[in-house]
Amino acid sequence: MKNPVIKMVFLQLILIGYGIGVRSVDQEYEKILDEQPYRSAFHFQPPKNWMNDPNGPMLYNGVYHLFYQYNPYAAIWGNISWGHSVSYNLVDWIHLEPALDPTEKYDINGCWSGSATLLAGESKPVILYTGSDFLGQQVQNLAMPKDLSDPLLREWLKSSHNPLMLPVEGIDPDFFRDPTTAWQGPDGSWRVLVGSQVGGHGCALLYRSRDFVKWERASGPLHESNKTAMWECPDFYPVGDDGRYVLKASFNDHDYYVLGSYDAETDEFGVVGVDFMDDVVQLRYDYGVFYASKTFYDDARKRRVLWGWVTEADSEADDVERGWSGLMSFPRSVLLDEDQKQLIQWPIEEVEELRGEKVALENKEIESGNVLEIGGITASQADVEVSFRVPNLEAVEVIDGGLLDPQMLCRQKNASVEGVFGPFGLLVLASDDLTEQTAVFFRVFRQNEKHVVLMCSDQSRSSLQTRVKEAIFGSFLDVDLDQEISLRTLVDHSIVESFGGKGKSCITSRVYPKLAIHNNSHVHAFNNGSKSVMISRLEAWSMSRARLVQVHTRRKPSFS
Ligand code: DQQ
Repeated sequence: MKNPVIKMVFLQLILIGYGIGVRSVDQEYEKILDEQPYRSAFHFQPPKNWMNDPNGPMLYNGVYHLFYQYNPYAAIWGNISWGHSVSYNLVDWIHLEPALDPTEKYDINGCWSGSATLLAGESKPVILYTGSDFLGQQVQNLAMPKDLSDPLLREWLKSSHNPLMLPVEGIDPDFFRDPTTAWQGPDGSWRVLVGSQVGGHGCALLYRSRDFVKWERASGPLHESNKTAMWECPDFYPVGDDGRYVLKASFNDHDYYVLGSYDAETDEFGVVGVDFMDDVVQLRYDYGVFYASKTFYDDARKRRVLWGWVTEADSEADDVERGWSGLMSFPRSVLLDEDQKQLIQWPIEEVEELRGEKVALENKEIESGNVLEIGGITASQADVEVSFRVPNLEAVEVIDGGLLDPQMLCRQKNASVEGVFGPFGLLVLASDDLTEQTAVFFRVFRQNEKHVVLMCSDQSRSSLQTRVKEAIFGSFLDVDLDQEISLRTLVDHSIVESFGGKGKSCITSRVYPKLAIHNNSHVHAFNNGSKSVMISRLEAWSMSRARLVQVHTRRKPSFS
């Protein structure tokens, strides 16, 4: 069934067959999108209110589940519950009522982040989450579905054994949270990591259990760093075919990862390459707005899928006025790069189901100072893929030989500062006269006899009126200049999610244009370098809106 409308109708019929009340909120949503130019059309967000971290993503019995930190009552952080939505394709969503609310002594101050694990040969999903308890201490709790025969697993029961893990023996009760998905060692025991800070060092504490109820802390953490404080939302998983593991930790407002080896017998993890904060240039999932992410293994498609929280970049007062805050990155598949030194991320292929009208061009030169409008698509809701060729690099700019911070470099040389090769790239969410624009671009330099490609996202002119928290983001891009420099950008009203070098560097930004909204938005290719560059290929699509259904059983539907 390829057609999304038929799929959604089919799904609604199944739900009705199960006696579950449903209602399509598509038309209401259409109206909301018209009235609210910053709501996303194909990036996940709840119908209203505050959302932060993705929690417990999983695939169970053919249904994808996404839980998330959610305030059911307001557009600011608080009353933290687990929002719950389900999907059959990770694109169209059925919004359910919250799966976990703060109701017990051990979570009365909030049901904070956690993960899902499939037990008993993948047939029994469970959730481990952090409770902020009646004393405000962080403890780890367990929840199970009330009825495994409910296709949507709408109701969850908290274990009578809660809390399972307490902040004892030197653990600070303020720094003990966000359990990972558990995995089973060769001895049959389960292992889980909990984010913490011990002795001032960020770390991932390791716990083991035979029955998932009694957990024992290992003598040392799986990994720690004396260069960071608290690690939030750790994630740990195998990647590639050669026994590599990814360890991700969230701190300093970003999601950093290291690659390493892991011995499942001894639970020893060793970083291969650069450790957390050991270099100016760090491995991050995303060099823009992207935090507290979580992955899950999608067994149906044999891939690892990553979700990240993309927060707002304007003020809390703006959030309150809009009645919502926060959305998710588009789900990305995560692979190990050929050189095994970094990850590659790419929007999951289901995004292509949303592609509509297409425009394409090939072998087009963009001369110095030129912009080229990519007409014929809905520029505020688009998927654009472009590859550039940079001919004859003899005149390339040379930069200082020391270690450079890419974000600083992007700040010094923003989209309007002329270089030699670059800035060239895309101007998205651009107004008619280009006074509003978000530029995602590259610059090529030579440093120490090697070519270096810088990728930047410049939001400094994204709105005539709204100031965004960080105006410029940047990253180095590890690409071979004999090949093309590629950029893919998903544009969705107030989110610009970009993938450079086929997913080697990702930059996500939030922007709030005043003029460049709906049909008044444009997308251009541009070149502000003194030398011409070639677009070897560009393809751009209008994107349809994801389909939404609201299930209402226990509470009133949210669109009321
Ligand atoms: N958000 C949750 C915490 C987590 C933080 C609370 C990360 O569990 O550490 O909403 O954004």
